[in-house]
Amino acid sequence: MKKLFLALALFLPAGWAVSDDMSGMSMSTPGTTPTTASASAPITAVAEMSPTQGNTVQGEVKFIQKDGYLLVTANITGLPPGKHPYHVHENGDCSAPDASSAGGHFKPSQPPPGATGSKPVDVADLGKLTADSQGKAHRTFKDKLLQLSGPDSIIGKAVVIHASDSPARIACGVIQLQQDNK
Ligand SMILES: [Cu+2]
Repeated sequence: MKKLFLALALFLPAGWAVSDDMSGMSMSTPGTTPTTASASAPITAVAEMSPTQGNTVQGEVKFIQKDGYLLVTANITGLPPGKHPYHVHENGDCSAPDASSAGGHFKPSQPPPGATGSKPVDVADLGKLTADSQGKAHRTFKDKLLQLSGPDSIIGKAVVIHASDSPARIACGVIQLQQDNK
């Protein structure tokens, strides 16, 4: 039985090992070399969020390159009540107690396709996180304006989460390339 599974696994197309759902990721790929698997893996980046001084916000914002868009997933805890704007900021530096070191909003050198309409588009805007009664927020959306590769890659930039009622920065995390598919 095990032998049959191995034989089947070897005949699967290379792309199958990096299927979209999480269950696919937990599958090991017996008999294949890691280099082959990582060559076809989607680019993935994650910002591990840390609270600024006086706050308790934690969690992560994950970016996965898909065909023509980034899948952006936020899993955050410790949020005060309300809707919290979050953005990509230009400096991957969360060292200041108030995260002012992250600077202003990230601006690409070239306006991306899809941001060239008549009114200006804030490419850095990721929308809003709505905290539930436990202070948790989960949000996934498709972003067609940001990139994980090329000259306007957001890797090395920061994600900043703001208070619901002021521009105060309540959490910050540097966007880092994820090397493996864990
Ligand atoms: Cu911001």
